[in-house]
Amino acid sequence: MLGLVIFAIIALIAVIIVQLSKVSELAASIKGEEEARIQGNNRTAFWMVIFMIAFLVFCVVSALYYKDSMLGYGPHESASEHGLDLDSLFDVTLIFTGIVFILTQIVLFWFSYKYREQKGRKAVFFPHNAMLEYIWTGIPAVVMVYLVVQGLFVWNETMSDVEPGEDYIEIEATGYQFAWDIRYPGADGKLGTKNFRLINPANNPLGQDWSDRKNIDDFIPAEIVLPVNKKVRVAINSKDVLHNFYLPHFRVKMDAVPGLPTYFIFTPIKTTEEYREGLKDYPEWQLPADETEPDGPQRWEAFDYELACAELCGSGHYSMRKVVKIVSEAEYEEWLSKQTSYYMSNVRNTDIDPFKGELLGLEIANRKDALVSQFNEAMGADELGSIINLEHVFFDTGSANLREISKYELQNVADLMKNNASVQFELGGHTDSQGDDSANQVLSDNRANAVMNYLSNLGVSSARMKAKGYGETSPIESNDSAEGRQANRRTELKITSK
Ligand SMILES: [Cu+2]
Repeated sequence: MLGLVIFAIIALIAVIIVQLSKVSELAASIKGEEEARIQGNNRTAFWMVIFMIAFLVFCVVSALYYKDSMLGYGPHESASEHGLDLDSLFDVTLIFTGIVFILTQIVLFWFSYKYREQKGRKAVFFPHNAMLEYIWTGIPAVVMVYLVVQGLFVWNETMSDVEPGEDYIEIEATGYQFAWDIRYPGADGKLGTKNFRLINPANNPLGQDWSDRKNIDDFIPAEIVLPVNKKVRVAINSKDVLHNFYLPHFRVKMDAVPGLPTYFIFTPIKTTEEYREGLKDYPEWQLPADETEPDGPQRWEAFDYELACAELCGSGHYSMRKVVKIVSEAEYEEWLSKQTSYYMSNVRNTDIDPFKGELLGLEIANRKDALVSQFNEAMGADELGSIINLEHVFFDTGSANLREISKYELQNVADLMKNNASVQFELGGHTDSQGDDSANQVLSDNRANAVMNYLSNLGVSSARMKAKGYGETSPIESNDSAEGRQANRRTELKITSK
């Protein structure tokens, strides 16, 4: 029954369509078929011209309206050196294609108006016009050659690598689902080597080879900080899928390809602060950054450069944002001095540390600075008796044999004493509470004497020094834990006369 009703409805609709077409046929034959067609053509031609005008006005007005939101215009002038060249290349291309676009639209619509069907007019056919062909082949050829040559110049400039001996900062960006890890080379200015087989999310996210000393000072900060007017080379990697290292404000964009390192070189020319100042004058940037806080900072004040991923690399793609800060040279140096290397905070003296038990150059220098400042403090104190714990003096277990590693600390002590020839001091030996009391007393005596002899061999007069064993009598920590006992086994330096 339902099927029958549907069939009837379809049949009825078909009948209606046929009847309607008959009506318009009838109307045409009443008016005269030709007359009706020409009237229709006139109407269409007229509205096409109106459409053309409205369309071109819309194009120009919307371009002007959104100009300041587009990269390259208004406040968004490039913040990098090569970006200015790229932007002007885009401008030149836009001018040429813009002219062609507007002219062809005008000609297209104007011709459809001018050459619409009219009574008594016949079409002219011509098979060939050499002049026309010269024009429409020649002009595009010249323009294309100009654009391509100009483009090649800018491309070669933008993609050129650093020259040997050039001054630049090298950093490394590694993309993964879904973040970027940025690695800085640290004080030595060199990134350590990596091997993907060493990657371990727990203690080696980038697969750094810890036996390469260049890795020791490499650090992985949460944000990118760079000094203004200094060339930066970014080595770009990916750990899993394709990502894209995109710094829109600097016109930097490069694929991050697993297994195929890429790079990009750019020179920031505007600090974050300068870019904000540029935004300040535009009304759309003078709104509150957070709508729920109308009195909070305005949009221009809250602006930050950003690193994004410009590859649709997965569902968390949007979260690959990282803040980029461009600062003055002095601010950059200050920021650098606050960074701690990944190795020092996560690997140093753990089981995977190839330099476990060995003092690194950096540590030797740091320890020397610390010792000198402790010594100066003790010398500056009103009363005598300040104690300096010689933290890097070690003995073989249960013996008074100085370990090799102690030489740095003792050399520092000897240097200090030679520079302060009037100072007299006591070397105190201390043990933990393990084992026999009197044996500990003997051990601490022997250890204090061993240190004194070592210093004497380095040229410090024995007359200035006294060695004293304290055994286990003055612990500085509880002897119940291994760490506490380790702290209690120590050698102390006490200034007894300035
Ligand atoms: Cu990505």
